[in-house]
Amino acid sequence: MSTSESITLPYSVEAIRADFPILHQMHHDDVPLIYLDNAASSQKPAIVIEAIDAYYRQSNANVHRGIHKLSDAATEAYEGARLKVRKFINAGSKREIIFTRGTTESINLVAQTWGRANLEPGDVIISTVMEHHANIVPWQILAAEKGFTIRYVPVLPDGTLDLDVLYGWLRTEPVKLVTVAHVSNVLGTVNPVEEITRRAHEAGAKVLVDGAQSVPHLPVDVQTIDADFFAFSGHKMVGPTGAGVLYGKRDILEAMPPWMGGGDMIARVTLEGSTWNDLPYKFEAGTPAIAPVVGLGYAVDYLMGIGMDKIHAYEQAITQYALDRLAEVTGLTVYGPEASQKGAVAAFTFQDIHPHDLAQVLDTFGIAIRAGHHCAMPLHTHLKLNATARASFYLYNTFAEVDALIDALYISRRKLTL
Ligand code: C6P
Repeated sequence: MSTSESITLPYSVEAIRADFPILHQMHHDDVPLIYLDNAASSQKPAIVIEAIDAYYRQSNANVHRGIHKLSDAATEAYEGARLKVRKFINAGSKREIIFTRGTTESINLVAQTWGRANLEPGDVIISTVMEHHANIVPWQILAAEKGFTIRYVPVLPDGTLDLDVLYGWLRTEPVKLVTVAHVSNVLGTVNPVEEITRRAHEAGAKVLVDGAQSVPHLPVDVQTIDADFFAFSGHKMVGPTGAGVLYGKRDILEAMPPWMGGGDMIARVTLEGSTWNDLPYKFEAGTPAIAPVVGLGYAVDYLMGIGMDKIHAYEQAITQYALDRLAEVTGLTVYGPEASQKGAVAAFTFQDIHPHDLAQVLDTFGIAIRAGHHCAMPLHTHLKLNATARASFYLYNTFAEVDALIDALYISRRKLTL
């Protein structure tokens, strides 16, 4: 079996690891941490941790409000992050970058504003069986109220979407919206969102892409993809929790009513009614998550400093290696497409060992994975499974950590099947 020594890697992973303080601690008293739960949340480099610390020590104040030096500094840091995010995903304007708490809030915002204003009985929206609950439940809540229909694109045995069904519905149904994950958080499937968007637009439908599992891992250019909305979370891309992004095309955002009302999102308030602030502030009611957004800006700096193309190439190499090694383990089944079509995720079952038991035993070896339905219950129902174990990789994981996972799987089997 090949190891990292026989593969040319795009960067020195040891240099990357040096940037992440948490990776150098012992997980239990005597075993080092092997963090393979990156699809749930990523670790943070010192530059992000220190930026948040420095913000609170030197610049903390409310944004867009005070006429004093500290408020100016806080506003500059907050708006600076917006410029960085704009560049990172190549949005046309900083006005198209709305800060939210994360992907979940971004999708709910679209449902509650664009969806509430545009979806009626008789309309159809298309989601998929592989979606995270964040891209199913907000639409179900709205559909119960507004009476439109949700259709779910099935998943084929190879873990890809049945695109013929999707494109068929676009031809035959009154589809107003296609809302789809860029990368599945369980199967790792990379969906062809550019092609899906082109076809949806030809049919007159809008497109929302859930980029929670793509933006942290691959170069994303929202203008090339051309989706109308694109949602992602900072905490999965080496940024802090509490800050995420909704990208939306400017003309669509302009036409949308606000969602939450309060400070900063208004132009003028009278007792009779109110008018709205310009984009993006119309959608950022109340004091935002200033420090997390500042941290997100530094996370973007960090990822761009390495290069998303290099991160993607590294992850493809480690995912291929992990899939090859997992394939050696008898009784283990990995779900989803092959590595070339897959994000850095391996969800699997191992004989009839319960994934929770497996995750608990792996934890004693310092290995953190996730077990359960990963907030994708309909997908697990489709797979006829209650749960899977999931190892997910990021820019700092090593090939030796994959080897340690494989060794620990063999030992776990001995412990759990006695
Ligand atoms: N998936 C996982 O372990 P939030 O929680 O808002 O940051 O992200 C929600 C979300 C939306 N879409 C996809 C594809 C996701 O993977 C996630 C988060 C984590 O798989 C936590 S459940």
